[in-house]
Amino acid sequence: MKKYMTRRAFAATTVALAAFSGISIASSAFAQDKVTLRMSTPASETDQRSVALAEVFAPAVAEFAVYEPHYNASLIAQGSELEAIASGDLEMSIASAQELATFFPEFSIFATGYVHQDAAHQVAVFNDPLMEPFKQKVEDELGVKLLSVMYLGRRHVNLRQTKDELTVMRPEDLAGVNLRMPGTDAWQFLGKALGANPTPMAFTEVYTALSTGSVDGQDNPLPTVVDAKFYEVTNQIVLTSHLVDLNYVAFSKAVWDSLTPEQQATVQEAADAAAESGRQAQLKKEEDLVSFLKEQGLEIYEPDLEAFRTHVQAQYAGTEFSESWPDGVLEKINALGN
Ligand code: KDO
Repeated sequence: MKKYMTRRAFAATTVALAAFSGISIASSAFAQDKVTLRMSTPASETDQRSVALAEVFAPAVAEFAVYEPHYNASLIAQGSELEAIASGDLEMSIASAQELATFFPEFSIFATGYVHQDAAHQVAVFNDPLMEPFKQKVEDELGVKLLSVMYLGRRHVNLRQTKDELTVMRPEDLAGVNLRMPGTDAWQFLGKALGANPTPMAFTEVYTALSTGSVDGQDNPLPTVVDAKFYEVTNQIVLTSHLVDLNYVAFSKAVWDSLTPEQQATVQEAADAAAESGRQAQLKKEEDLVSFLKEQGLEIYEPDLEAFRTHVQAQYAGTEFSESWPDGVLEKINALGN
């Protein structure tokens, strides 16, 4: 609660600052002709979301904007990107619902296990009117526009132990397993809900932690397991699909306001096109990479999914997370699925 209040107070003052910097962005855009869009992400350059933004978004806005990506959290630490946009130190990021939930707890609904069913469901939810109050709040209170939804993929449990050492069929099999999860409350809660012992850690530290054994495992979609080379330092993947994970293309409201309506429309279309291109590439990789990972010697198997789903969903009932969800939103999300 304290963290939330602090962040909200921070948000209120930084929106004013961001609005002010919008004026200078507008005039510098005029002076230099083009606005610079610094984008920071913990993802690598070869991650499909990074590729989509560089290859689809950047050329589409090139007439009036210079896209300047920073990968591997080299500019802004993971989890601090929204604050950086709010204070005018960054123009874009690939933001998670978990990160947004640190400001606006109701965003935890999009970070809850087994809520989104697939990539199409994410898009339907993002474009549905149910999303409007969520987007509006982020814009008004943080000075960040959520332009589009990007598909990260189905998160699975990826462990150092061989299947002989530990076979995970049900949540209780994860008891005592030190599972690295990203460092916000919503992520940590999900790790606990899975039955594991969650350990917070930045994405850029995970490979080393897995190789030294300071954690037993991590959770991410298969394309990330390959892109970040986690397969080199782990032995099994339990296909829990516990979170069909998403990220939002987050864009500075101050910069947005400095653009003409035509430029705004171009930015919006470019973000949607990049998200769609990244989504298709990521879906294909999810399908193709199972055989690659098996060739690398990883054991990949499906656990008792019903046991995981039931257990995870039961953990959220009556928590501060589910209490923060606006009435009827979960039902609307479910109705947009299959
Ligand atoms: C991660 O830290 O495990 C995570 O997958 C969380 C996501 O929300 C996102 O930040 C992602 O890392 C990065 O984009 C790196 O892929």
